[in-house]
Amino acid sequence: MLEQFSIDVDQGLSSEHKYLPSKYFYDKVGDALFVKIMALPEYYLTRAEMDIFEQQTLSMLNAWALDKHQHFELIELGAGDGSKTKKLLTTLKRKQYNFDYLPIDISANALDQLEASLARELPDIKVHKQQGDYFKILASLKSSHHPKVVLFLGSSIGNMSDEEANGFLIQLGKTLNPQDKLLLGADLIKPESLVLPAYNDSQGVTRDFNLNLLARINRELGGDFDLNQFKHDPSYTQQEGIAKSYLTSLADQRITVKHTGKQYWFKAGEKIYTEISRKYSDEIIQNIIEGSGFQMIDKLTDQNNLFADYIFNK
Ligand code: AVI
Repeated sequence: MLEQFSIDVDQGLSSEHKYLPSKYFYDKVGDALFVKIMALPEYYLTRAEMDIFEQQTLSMLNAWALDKHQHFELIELGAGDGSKTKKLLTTLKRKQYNFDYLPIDISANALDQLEASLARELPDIKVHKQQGDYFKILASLKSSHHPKVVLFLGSSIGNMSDEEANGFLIQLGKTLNPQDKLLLGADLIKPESLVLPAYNDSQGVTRDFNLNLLARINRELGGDFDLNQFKHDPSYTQQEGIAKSYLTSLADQRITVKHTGKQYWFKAGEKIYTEISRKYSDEIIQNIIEGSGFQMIDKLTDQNNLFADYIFNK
């Protein structure tokens, strides 16, 4: 784990256009900052998708057209705290559907907390948490005869380039059987005046989240980044529909990372690319599902048309 982190950091900081993979945001500090981000006034994504789960779980059930008597598996990739999914679980229980809930996450800690909160709030639901790599777990579930509904919420797909998202959906498609369903949360393209503040909030939480990447390199790999010498620097244009986060060096400086055994030079103004947050249109969604075998069957949007949950049939 530490080895891979070290290899990825070295590769990113040695590259002509420096970058760091955004998956390394999520250590304990980063997880806690992301929870704060989701509650920020500027970060509309979580509230918008919650609105869909508060208002439209019956439409989801309609689109899935599940047989009430047939047992199915509700699988969630990257379940987090499950706050939106709990709305769906409540509706499924009220309508007397027959299902198990399988949250998959790389964080054992997040899964333990989710399991405990479900045991308190929805004790009748059968929960089988699965810790590890999404595709390994999905592959191990493929032989089950039960129909599956997979949730991938929060526009997490947007943290991949379109090419990576397409590869992800093709791989996901391979682990599912015909008639299985996918619900994919996607933030929609909208003006800069709404998107940019979501990635540059007035309290500086997103800044701290971004800078935590450097703090993490300091903590885990013996780096000597001075966080005051880097600036959180997000960008977005509606035309491209992609928010990008950077850390910009405020000075000419040399950074040493003990674990990689190397030094990295920065010029004043030089950027490290840390995150892509893709925003979507129906057309871009059609592009990224190409070759995956998924057919779009429905699209649910929140009341303000900020966010969509796309529903697909395999
Ligand atoms: C998890 N992901 C969808 C978030 C996003 O909006 O791209 C991560 C995030 N980065 C900065 N703020 C939130």
